[in-house]
Amino acid sequence: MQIIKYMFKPHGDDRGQLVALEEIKDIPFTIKRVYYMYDTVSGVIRGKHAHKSLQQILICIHGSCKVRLDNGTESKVVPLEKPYEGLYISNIVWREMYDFSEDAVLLVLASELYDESDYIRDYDEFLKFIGKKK
Ligand code: T46
Repeated sequence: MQIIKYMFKPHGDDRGQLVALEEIKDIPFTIKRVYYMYDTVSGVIRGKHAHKSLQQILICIHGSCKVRLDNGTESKVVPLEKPYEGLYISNIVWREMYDFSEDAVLLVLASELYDESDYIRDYDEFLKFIGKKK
């Protein structure tokens, strides 16, 4: 499974750093939604689902966390530790976010508006969905 990580270019000067992201240019889709999570309770695993269509970029803009990606054949763990790196997650990939540091803020740029019917929240159903797709 190919892991696609974007390294964004910070505009640094003697005042600090600034990262600017533009849809299509820096992000490979039109950004329809932005959300973020923080105050994540120690030991929890978030996610545990796949999306039928949604594409996303995850950026841990403060602190750190890990993301497990699973395409039904292979699973890989990607640490997110820098505010200038973004993990691309395509549709039909099972994702789990865990090992959040106490100060973690995970920002997500999404290609679609929120739609519960796009979620596959059961792992067996996810495997079946892939089977149907093949
Ligand atoms: C994903 C991972 C990386 C909304 O009302 N609107 C939204 O845009 C989102 C994302 C969530 N919600 C509501 C639905 C739930 O009642 O917020 C609550 C928490 O959502 P969820 O349990 O889906 O959160 P995570 O962290 O498990 O998953 C989220 C995204 O939902 C998902 O698309 O890929 O982050």
